[in-house]
Amino acid sequence: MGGKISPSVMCADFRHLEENIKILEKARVEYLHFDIMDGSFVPNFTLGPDLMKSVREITDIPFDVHLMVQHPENHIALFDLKPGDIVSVHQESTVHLQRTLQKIKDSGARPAVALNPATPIYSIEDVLDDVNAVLIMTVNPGFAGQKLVPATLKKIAKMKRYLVENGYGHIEIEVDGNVSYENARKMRKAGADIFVAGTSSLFIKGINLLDSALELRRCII
Ligand code: S6P
Ligand code: MG
Repeated sequence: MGGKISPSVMCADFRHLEENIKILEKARVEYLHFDIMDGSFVPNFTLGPDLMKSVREITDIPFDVHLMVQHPENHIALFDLKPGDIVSVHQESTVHLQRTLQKIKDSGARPAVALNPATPIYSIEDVLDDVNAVLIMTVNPGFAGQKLVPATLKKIAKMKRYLVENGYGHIEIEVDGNVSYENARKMRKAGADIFVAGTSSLFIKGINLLDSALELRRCII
């Protein structure tokens, strides 16, 4: 199976959001990525549960919710989650990571743990039984349009090797940040499965959204 595409909704054209989502349905993207920021864990604010509720009314594409908030365990109940959705929490954002992941599982969604570029892969070895995916940040979280942190390419390969060697080969690796066509090819080669696509490959001014999605698909076969 090829890689999966998770378009970053914060990079979509909000004036034409429904139209954008209908095109993404045509491109058969696997997820819609919602960045949730609290202005504290990361220095920015973005999307929230109300927008997600509205989008739920217009599409059946599963959600990929990326919580960049302090104490995510206090906010999970705000989100109307469905089986098949992914919810990522940052290892760095909660003292009680295992409990938080369990809370996500109890909600019916698929738990994932996210790692900032500086956070070692080994910091999550004791929660691997509790996750369906690992989200490797390939930029520092908070903003779209940043440049790849080069060391994260090696980190993807190291994570992949580590998972396979320890009997966790079923855990998917998601990558988020500067997923350009060129970087996507390298990330795929390193072992990435789910690709968050924002301004670097999908939502590019003056370029047709369907064409960009199909081009990205070709890079992650
Ligand atoms: C960043 C956020 C991401 C961005 C995405 C943007 O904090 O988690 O999901 O929305 O990375 O993509 P790009 O191609 O502009 O880096
Ligand atoms: Mg994200």
